[in-house]
Amino acid sequence: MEYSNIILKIEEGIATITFNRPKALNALNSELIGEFSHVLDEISGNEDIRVLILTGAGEKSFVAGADITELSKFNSLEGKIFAKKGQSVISKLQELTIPVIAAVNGFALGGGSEIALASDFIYASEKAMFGLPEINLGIIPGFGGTQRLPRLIGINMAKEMIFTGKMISASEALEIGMVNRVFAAEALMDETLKTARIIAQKGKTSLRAAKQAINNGLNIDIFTGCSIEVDSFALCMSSIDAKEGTSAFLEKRKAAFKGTLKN
Ligand code: CO8
Repeated sequence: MEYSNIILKIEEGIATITFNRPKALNALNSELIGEFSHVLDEISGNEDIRVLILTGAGEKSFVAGADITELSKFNSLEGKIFAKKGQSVISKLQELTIPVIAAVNGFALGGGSEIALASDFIYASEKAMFGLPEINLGIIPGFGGTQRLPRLIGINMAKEMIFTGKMISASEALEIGMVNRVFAAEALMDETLKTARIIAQKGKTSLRAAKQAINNGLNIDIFTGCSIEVDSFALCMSSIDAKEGTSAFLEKRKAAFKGTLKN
């Protein structure tokens, strides 16, 4: 499908989605959210894709949040439909079984920060700015920010960001553990691709099992979490990846994982 607000590139098993409304700093209008949802379906249906990268078009912004021009005209029913659509696309993103890296190249505000938070981890350019400024608009984060941010950076830090609506720089985001690494702007995509390539060479079954064990274990007690890990471990043992990985070690060669879920 042709997209008007998104660019999809697939190379070497790595898909890159670029949010592409640079005149509005890649703000999320209904059309972009619909396209994002569609492209995520396209990606989850493509067995050959092993890693997804998300980034923004232009030099200034990742995603500057929901489109305020559109938001300002919603009545409460339209607001509900928009929020539901947004939440469902964010859930779709979080539930992707392949690893997702957000390469945040500029403003990641409101819904933009929330997309990054629903990814598996965040790399940022030195120019990146993060914030949940919804409070300044008289609303609150609606795409999961009140839930994911405290889990990532701690309750009090999250409350400070959400109550003040203040932006923080990439280096502050690094300090509080919101982003994994910060790079010079011109190095961000190369560095993100380097990590994506490393991950893309791993076994698809084990990546999927690791992601699911981590995500499913986060909101339950550690004993139940560890039993999820045991089941996931058992599942991996019967996979073609485990056979290849262990044989490669014993034969003193590099494992060549096939990128398939088949046993
Ligand atoms: N929506 C629509 N247009 C935007 C947005 C946005 N979120 N952000 C920037 N733009 C537009 C500007 O209006 C401007 O357009 P124009 O050139 O036509 O005037 C253009 O992008 C460039 O922006 P600025 O001139 O403002 O650029 P600056 O460098 O001066 O400032 C900022 C950049 C700081 C990013 C500033 O644009 C800004 O504060 N933007 C708004 C950020 C924001 O508040 N985002 C949160 C939105 S709310 C949200 O995301 C809620 C998500 C959950 C919704 C739940 C469902 C209801």
